[in-house]
Amino acid sequence: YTSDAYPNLKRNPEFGEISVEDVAFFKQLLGSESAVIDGVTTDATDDIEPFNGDWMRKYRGHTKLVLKPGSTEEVSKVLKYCNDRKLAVVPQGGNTGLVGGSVPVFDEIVINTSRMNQIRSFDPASGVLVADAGVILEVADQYLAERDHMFPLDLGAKGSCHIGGNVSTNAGGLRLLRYGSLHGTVLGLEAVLPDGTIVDALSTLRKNNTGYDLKQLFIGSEGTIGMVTAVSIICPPRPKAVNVAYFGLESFEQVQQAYLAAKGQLSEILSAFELMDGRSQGLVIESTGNKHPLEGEYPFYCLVETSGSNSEHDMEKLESFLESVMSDGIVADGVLAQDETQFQALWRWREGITEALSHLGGTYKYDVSIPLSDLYQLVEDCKARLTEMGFVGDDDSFPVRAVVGYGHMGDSNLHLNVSVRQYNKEVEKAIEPWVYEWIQKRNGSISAEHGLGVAKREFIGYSQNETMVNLMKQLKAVYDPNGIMNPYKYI
Ligand code: FAD
Ligand code: 2HG
Ligand code: ZN
Repeated sequence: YTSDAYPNLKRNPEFGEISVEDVAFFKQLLGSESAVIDGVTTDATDDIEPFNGDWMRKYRGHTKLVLKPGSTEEVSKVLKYCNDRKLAVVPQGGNTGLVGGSVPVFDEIVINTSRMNQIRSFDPASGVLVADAGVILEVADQYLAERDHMFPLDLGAKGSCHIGGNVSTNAGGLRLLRYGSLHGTVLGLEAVLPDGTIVDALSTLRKNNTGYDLKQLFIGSEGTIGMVTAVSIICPPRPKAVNVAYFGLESFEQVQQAYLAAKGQLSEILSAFELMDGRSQGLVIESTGNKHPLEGEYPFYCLVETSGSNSEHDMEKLESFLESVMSDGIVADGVLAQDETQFQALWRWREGITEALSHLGGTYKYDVSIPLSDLYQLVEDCKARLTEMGFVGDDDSFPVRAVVGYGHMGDSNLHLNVSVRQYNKEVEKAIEPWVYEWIQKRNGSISAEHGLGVAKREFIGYSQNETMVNLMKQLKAVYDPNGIMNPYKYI
């Protein structure tokens, strides 16, 4: 953890401090065995640590109390009590967020959704799933697989993240290009406001134009206006055939040409087009020791997935796409997965980058939207800057191990990752706010899909103007007048 992660933050003295009486109330309400992890009346420090620290081991809070309500009614009672006592809270799902939003900054109470993990209903005719916020994404997808459907979102953290956390961050993931954003697929939700009001907007209707679409405000608001307790989401039929190709290219110009060719030739069956630069794949090799699927080394790699109803037909299309881009000199070399094991193995080269990097030290992460033609220039410019400043070199004495770029090419979403041997304030200062200025100049977004959390709390102005930020503050005041919901974060 970076010990000085929050140099400009001070605990808000208007918030109450957790007392022995508060803990007694929560224990009586939720049951002390499974629902409360308490460091106030007992020494529970060991159990509490995983809830205080984030996935990247970068941000660490100091809560003494973790609550695990088991129902919407319990969430309502917990929040009402906290609001009356002005006790600040942090909603937490699988704690896989990458911007430090899911952990406390000081002593905020963690309200974790892991005990709210029931599927409520599924309608095979409409494909609408209704489930508690704490259902793990992979569990929801498995449930749907048994019913020939799939969750319209997939991402590397699927084994731990909760669908409530996904909705609260408006996660994008690996197939947004095909299945769209959660702003479109989430049909309704249930949430609890800080004063305990249960907002029942759990519609299962595809169309509903009756005034403001208030559920949208919860999607991507990162736990700052209320706690999402259930989600209704439209799920597509599971494709009968899924194929994948992985290939190497010599330039970013060619990556763009390959993307255009994929859209043109694979059109309705294209379900993912992902980008990985050579250095990111080198770090995966370094971290996992796995053998790379291609013989030669290339500065860029892409993964293309198709999803359709006829495997032979789709494979034929994918093969002829690969043949055409290779004969046009766009793609240098490529492989197609021949079975499920190879399919999974090829995906690991893309999905596994974040985890592989996490084993090598710290990572500064920039999740940005930039017009496609400029997408990779950010990586080049960042690397040049850090090299000039003396942070990058060819031995272990330099703090930066690598500057890498990868991401969701089909969504113009780049993940610039600066891998460091350990977190280093000097390196951070060399990148920020330079990186945000770079993005602002190109009218990009400083957060494409991970949110702002605490990591980008000071930088919202690079992507939103003053009017928008003021409107957000006014809305926050309506929903959460005491400011107890996830304080010290971006709003
Ligand atoms: P948490 O981390 O627990 O919380 C995230 C935020 O939501 C916090 O601000 C928290 O306060 C709030 N929150 C959580 N639950 C609730 C709730 N019920 N009500 C209100 N607020 C709540 N993101 C992408 O967009 N695309 C990716 O491809 C992607 N890949 C990832 C791969 C890995 C290996 C990892 C570690 C992360 C990845 N992420 C990705 C980040 C992503 O945001 C999370 O994985 C996921 O969406 C967060 O879900 P969670 O349950 O872990 O939420
Ligand atoms: C991904 O696309 C995730 O793999 C994580 O959004 C990106 O770690 C990152 O920067
Ligand atoms: Zn991503």
